[in-house]
Parts: sequence; structure tokens; C-alpha cells
Amino acid sequence: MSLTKAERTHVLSLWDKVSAQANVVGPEALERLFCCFPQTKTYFPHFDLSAGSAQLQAHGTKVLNALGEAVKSLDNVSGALAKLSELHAYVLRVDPVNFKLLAHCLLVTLAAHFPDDFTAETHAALDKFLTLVSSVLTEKYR
Ligand code: HNI
Repeated sequence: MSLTKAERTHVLSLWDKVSAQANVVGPEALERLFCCFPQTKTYFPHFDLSAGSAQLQAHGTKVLNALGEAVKSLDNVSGALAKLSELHAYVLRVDPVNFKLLAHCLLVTLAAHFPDDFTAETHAALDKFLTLVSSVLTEKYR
């Protein structure tokens, strides 16, 4: 799977704005994930998952920054996320269904923060990008 030229342009131009707010968007996406889909909390028994906690803040920022690395390497997302792919498959063993839930929460967060940029085309391009990232992070499962 790869993104068309137009899809790349949509992802890159929104990410210009998102990267400056990684520390807001990331934690909010996780807060929505744990609130809307509480079963996802089972992967984080060692975290304080209350809204605004320092761990949620730090982890959300890390996730967004990792996505930013993928955005910088749209030609080679599996190379950019190789280490994370191994971590999620061999160590964390996150069930792949959860990636769809996180992608959904990320899209909602982006739509809420960047309503003017979140056109149907940008929405579709981001959805494809997040599907690509999810498939990279789960490709080592079997
Ligand atoms: Ni994920 C750790 C990125 C989806 C559960 N995850 C990380 C780290 C990054 C990251 C970055 C930190 C690695 C490190 O410290 O070296 N995770 C991503 C990305 C996605 C994703 C980019 C998809 C867009 N992770 C998920 C999902 C779950 C998940 C869907 C489960 C619901 N991740 C974890 C857990 C950890 C983790 C658990 C370890 C946290 C810790 O620090 O103990």
C-alpha cells in the first residue's frame, strides 16, 4: 500500500501544523482511546491513565512524534517504524484491532483541532496513512 501524490500532500500539509502540537494532540487521542474503548487500558496497567496525567502526556507525545517520523518517510514507512514494529509484535503483543481504535481517536482529535484543514480529502488521506502505519506495526505478528 502506498499513498498517491495528492494524499501525501494532504498528510504533509496537515502534519506541518500537527507536529507543533504533538504534546496536545497525542495525549488527547489517548485520552479519547481509553475513555471510549476502555478495554485498551489493559495494555497499560503500569500507567496512571487519568486525564492529564504525566504518563499519558509523555506517552501521547511519543506516539505522535513516532507518527511524525513516518510522515517524514512516506516512501519507507516500514523502515522508519522498524523498531516499533518489533516492539509491538514481539514484546507488547498488542491485538491489531486496537490500532483501528487508536486511528479513529486520532482522526477525531485532528478533526476537532484543525476543523478548517479536515476536508473529506484530508480525512481520507490521513485514514490511509494511519492504516499504512498500523499495517507496518502489525506486519511482524505472523
Ligand atoms: Ni504503542 C509503546 C507508538 C499503537 C500500546 N508505542 C509505544 C512507543 C511508541 C509507540 C513510540 C514508545 C516506544 C519506546 O519507548 O521505545 N503505538 C505507537 C504508534 C501506534 C501505536 C505510532 C499506532 C499509531 N500502541 C498502540 C496501540 C496500543 C499500544 C493501539 C494498545 C492499545 N505502545 C503500547 C504500549 C507501549 C507502547 C503498552 C509501552 C508503554 C510503556 O512505556 O510501557
